[in-house]
Amino acid sequence: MKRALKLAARGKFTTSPNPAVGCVIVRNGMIIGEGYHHKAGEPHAEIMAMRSAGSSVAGATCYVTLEPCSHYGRTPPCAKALVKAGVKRVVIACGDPNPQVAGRGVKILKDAGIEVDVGLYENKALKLNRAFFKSIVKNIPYVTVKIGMSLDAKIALSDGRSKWITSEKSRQTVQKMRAASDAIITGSGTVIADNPLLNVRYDELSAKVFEKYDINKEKQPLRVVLDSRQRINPDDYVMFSQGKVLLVRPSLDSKNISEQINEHLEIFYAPCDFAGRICISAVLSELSKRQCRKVLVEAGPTLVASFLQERLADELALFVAPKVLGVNAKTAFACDEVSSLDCLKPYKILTIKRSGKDFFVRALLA
Ligand code: AOF
Ligand code: ZN
Repeated sequence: MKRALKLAARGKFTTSPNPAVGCVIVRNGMIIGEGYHHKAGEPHAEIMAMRSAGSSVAGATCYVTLEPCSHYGRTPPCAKALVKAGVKRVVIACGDPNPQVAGRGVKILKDAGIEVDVGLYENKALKLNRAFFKSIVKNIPYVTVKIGMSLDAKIALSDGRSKWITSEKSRQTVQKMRAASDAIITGSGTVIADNPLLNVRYDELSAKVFEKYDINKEKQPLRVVLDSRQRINPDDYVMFSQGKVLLVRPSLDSKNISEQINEHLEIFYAPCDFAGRICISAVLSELSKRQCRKVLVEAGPTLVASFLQERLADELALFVAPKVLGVNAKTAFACDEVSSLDCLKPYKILTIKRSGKDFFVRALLA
């Protein structure tokens, strides 16, 4: 199963909206076939492993990191393929919460008399597909809010200068995070202040990333700009001259409508709250409909605050440079002061690592 998990991870930059899945087939203690899911629309891990076996897998044991599917999606059901191939035992790391599967894969196997065990390295398997598991159940993408900031949680000087607070290593990791995302959300303030491209610069990824994972250099996340006050004229900003941008503007009649303006630009009209701010959850639902599972937020203090206060950020990714910018510098979090320390819900620290001269903290919504 450890080998299957390692194989699965190879696909983590390319399988979305599908999960990353790996499979190893064993007979008499020998690996006779192995494979992983490369890309949605292509064969699932079990099929890749059976194909690699070359000969019959009848009587063998199959280790797979996710419950074999039971449905006809872009590809036919793996559970039925395993039954047909005559495998004797299937060991599964974790169940597939996809409502189209959700236990039916295990049932097909058991009904055919196959021995099934679920739960081997379950936590590792859940971790690998954290975004898939959340989004397939809730129909809302997994949201990571990324911030590059100083020790005193500042992202720029008061005059707007912000290049570069964090180290090169941290900025390289951000490229990797973008490559793993289906969409990047930002606000009009960031677009106006920085005129960013917000794309993946694959040449900045380390050689190690290319060795370890499948990378599709053609893939660029959808860039989503929230423009509540309609301040953005696309002609003025470089991001609208390449790739695809979804510009989100207030909808006058609360209907979700979208309009394709040109090959680079689509406008999505979303409902707003009483203060005229675009309703973030409506945007996330729309992105979910567009098969986005992993969303990265790279935004200024106000939009970041909205994600945190509405508890729509599943994860915080903080790159912290050991620098102090001072009280008048621009804060990373324009959150309202909490009314009491007792009712505060802390985030749960997942990892803390060095990142060049900075440190990198990942924290989860508790
Ligand atoms: C598996 N093995 O390797 C993967 C599975 O549209 P399809 O046919 O690709 O089906 C996608 C769904 O299948 C996906 O949402 C998830 O529930 C499951 N993924 N299942 O047996 C695999 N990638
Ligand atoms: Zn399948």
